[in-house]
Order: sequence, then C-alpha cells, then structure tokens
Amino acid sequence: MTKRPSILIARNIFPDVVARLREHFEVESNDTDGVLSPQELVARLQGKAGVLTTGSEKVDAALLAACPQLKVVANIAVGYNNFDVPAMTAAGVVATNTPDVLTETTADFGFALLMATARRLTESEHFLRAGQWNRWALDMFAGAEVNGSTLGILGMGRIGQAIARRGAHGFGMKVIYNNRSRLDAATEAECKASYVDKATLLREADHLILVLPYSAESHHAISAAEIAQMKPTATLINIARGGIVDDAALAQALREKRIAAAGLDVFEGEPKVHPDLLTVPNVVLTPHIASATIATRKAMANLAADNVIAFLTTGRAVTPINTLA
Ligand code: 8YV
Repeated sequence: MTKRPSILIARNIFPDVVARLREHFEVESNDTDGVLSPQELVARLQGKAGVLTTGSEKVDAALLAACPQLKVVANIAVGYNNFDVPAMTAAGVVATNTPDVLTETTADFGFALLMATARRLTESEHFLRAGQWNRWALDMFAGAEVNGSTLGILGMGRIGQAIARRGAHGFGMKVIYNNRSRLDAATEAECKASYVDKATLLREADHLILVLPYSAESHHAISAAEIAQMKPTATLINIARGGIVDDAALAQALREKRIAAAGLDVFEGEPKVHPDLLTVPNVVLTPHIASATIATRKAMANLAADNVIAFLTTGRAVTPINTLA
C-alpha cells in the first residue's frame, strides 16, 4: 500500500472539513489557531504535500525553497496577496483560492458597512450606550442618503458586480464603476452600472466602495490626493484589502471632515489598526469579517479542502490560480 500524502491545516477549521481531509491524508492541524511564524510554518510543512492557508500565512520564495515536497497551497480566501504566485509557479506548486462561494455574503456585508457608515449606526449606538441620549433632536445623527444616491465601485469583479446589483436594483442608486477592464455590455446592463474613469468616480460618488485586489499597482490607490477629489459629503468603504487605502491620510481626512465618513473592514498591517482611526468618531471599524457567515466560511473551507483533495488525487485543482507547465 502506498503511503498517504501528509498535509497541514495552518489554522483551526471546521471539524467536519478536517474529517473529510483525514479520509485522504495524514493531517496535521494547528488546533491552537495561533498564527504560525514563517519559521514555524516552514517547520510544520516539512514532508507535507499540501497546506490549507488563510490570508495570515505568507507563501513566498523562501518558504517554497525550504519546503521542496510541497505541491498544493489552498488559500481559504478569494484574495491571495499573501502568495507569491510567480514563485509558486516556478517551484511547481499549484495555488488555489475560494472564488464564488463568498461573493453574495461579502456583497451583503459591503452594503451593511455602507449603510452603517452613511447612517452613523455605530457612532449613534456608542452615544446611546454612553448614556448621552437625553432628548430627541431633528438633526441628531443625521447622515447621508443611500437610496437614490450615486454608488461608486472601484474594482468590478464578482463582488463589485454583486454590490452594484444591490445598489441599482434594491436601492435605486445610480451606479458608476472603474476597473482595469470594462465589463461587457450585457453585464453592465444587468448591473445597471456605467463605466467611468477614476477621476470621475472619485468626483461623483456619494458612496465609494473599494472591492479591488491588493497589488503593487493598487497600493495606496486611495491616498490624500484621491480623498481630496471626493465630495465633502461622501463616504468611503473598504472591504478589499488593507494597503489599498493610506490609513494615516484617511484618518486625517476624517478628522478634518474632508469626507463625511468611512467604513473599514480591512487595515494596513492588520490586526493592528492605525491609532488615529481609533480616535475619530466618523468611521465604522470591523475586524475583517466581510465573508463571515457560518455557511460561507464552511463553504470556503470545503472548497479549499476540495482543491487539496482534487489536486493530490487527480492532479487537477478545482479553482486553481496558476497553471503549471
Ligand atoms: C478571508 C477575504 O476570510 O476571501 C478573502 O479574500 O478577505 C476573507 O474572506 C480572509 O482573507 C481569511 O483568509
């Protein structure tokens, strides 16, 4: 009997998904759920053919050189800026992610964060909990209109499109977007979204939501210069990745009310949060939970498991990112 391949699960995942993986592999899992240091990750990967990772584990050339038996790395995330994909391809390692299964859930959250930000939900709740509510007032926590306003979307992939549909069909918003490539006419019509250049997007959006992947190109795509082009009444929502927004510049702009408010689910250097963001009142802050429903997180873990099982048993992953020669 041939020896079963060994794999690592880098973080704690659902027991039924672990059980599925144990049907095929010798499985080592990180049950403490602490984020492994690069050295610990390399140590635990010795002799492993596959690994399930999250955005917290970095897979780079140094790790690949130290783990020559590795064949497949399955990210439990749609974004994969924690991977050096060219280095993985060069090392003959297949990279996979979890597209589609989180699209609608993440779009729901994007809309929740937009609504919470525009309508000052957390700011007003903190006020109430602090015992400061002693009378009703006409302008109390008056926020920005969502229905009928202009929704700007930067990054128009699957999640951007799902947000566009919610805005256009559910809230009667005018939807404008900017993306590296323009959508085909049928998709634009279905999303009721119009393509504009980035300057127009910044200038016209009442609510600007960021849904683009993080890369060297998108680093600080929203910094002081871009914020300066936005309406003073606008809200900015980031559910994409930390680093796309210059958090220090945003905190300063929020303090100076150069835009009305922001909603952030992702941060530069998370789980650390820029201290200035913690002291401005007009920002809603959440700890990277846009895909966090039980059903969706299970679907993500199962898809990552499917990728490892499929690749190590048939040589073909379900949702590969790279193509090996
Ligand atoms: C993940 C995400 O939960 O899918 C993504 O890209 O940002 C989240 O859904 C997170 O990255 C942990 O892997």
